[in-house]
Amino acid sequence: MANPTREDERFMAAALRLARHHLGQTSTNPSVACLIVKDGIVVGRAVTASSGRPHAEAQALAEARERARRATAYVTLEPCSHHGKTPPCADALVAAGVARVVISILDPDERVAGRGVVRLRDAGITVDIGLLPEEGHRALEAYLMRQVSKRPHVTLKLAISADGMIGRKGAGQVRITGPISRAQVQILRAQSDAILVGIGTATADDPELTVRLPGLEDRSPVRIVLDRRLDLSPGSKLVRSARDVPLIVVSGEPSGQPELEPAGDRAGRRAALEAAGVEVLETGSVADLLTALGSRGISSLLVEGGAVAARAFLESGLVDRIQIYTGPQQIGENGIASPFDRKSVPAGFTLVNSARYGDDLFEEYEREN
Ligand code: AOF
Ligand code: ZN
Repeated sequence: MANPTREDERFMAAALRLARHHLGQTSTNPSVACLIVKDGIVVGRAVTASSGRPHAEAQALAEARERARRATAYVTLEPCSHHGKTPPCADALVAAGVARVVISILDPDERVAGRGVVRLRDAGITVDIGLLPEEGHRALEAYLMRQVSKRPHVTLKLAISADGMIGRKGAGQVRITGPISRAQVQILRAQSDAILVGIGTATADDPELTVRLPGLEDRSPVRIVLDRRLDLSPGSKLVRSARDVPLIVVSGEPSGQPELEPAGDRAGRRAALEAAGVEVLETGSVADLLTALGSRGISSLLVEGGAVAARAFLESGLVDRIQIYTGPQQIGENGIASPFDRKSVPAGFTLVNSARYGDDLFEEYEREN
């Protein structure tokens, strides 16, 4: 957008902040925010409702009522033009008599894809497109990834000790990072549609992989375990909580090589998991798994470990973001080595963010291109 005013930038930045706050809470819809501004004053402000509807614009207009006439609407995503479960937001903006709509990002949803803009312009509304596009893209990155690439956006998170370890053999869960980092990871979980670990981590740590932040307990993402041979114990916390928070076990095709299959009856293990409410998904590669998740409306996936799962995702070339939390202590003997640490981040990733969380160092990398 050419020559935006300071006021335009300020209101769009506020809308983007609001949209980011609700990431993970509007699935499968994107978290979109809308500010209605009249004579420099915000008269309506809303974000996509939990579980996706009503959309942001409809709620912001309801708040603004007649003050929306001749106002400017700032929206982080192009207003929709399709008749879905709710009427089109573009029509609502026209009916309310807004004079101008400022959009950060166009909507690639094939039902919209520019038609929202055409609808507004046909009604004589001034439409400015592309304000704060990088921030807009970041706030919508998971949604855009699923719309455009038909797969979730993938974040790989690693908590690494000062000597490059992610745990200690046979020790179960080992504290590597401090309370601030752990709270950050809880927020990251709440913002993700799904969270994945490998069977090694699921067995060693017996994690629950739920969100335990006050007020966000019901924001737990779908939990996924990579478990080619269906080794996950029916007594694990993951399986025991499968009726409350969905659990998918990804088993891959049976290898066909008896020596690689553990003793016992695979069909029986599968039946036991399914009887506990677990979904068993047979899929081959990481790419196939991501396509399957995308088609279920999962837009963001957090890969939390361990080393085997992290390597499988890195090798697939489908990791979009890496977050490294480096703690101060040494694990030493019997350490489980991380696939890489902050000094050896794989090529093709750029540092975009870093912070100190207590004694920990946080670094975030984004895939280039
Ligand atoms: C908006 N404002 O706040 C959001 C939008 O299933 P439906 O009918 O709710 O439509 C989902 C689509 O609506 C989604 O793919 C995206 O194109 C758009 N999301 N649009 O005008 C909003 N969340
Ligand atoms: Zn809409």
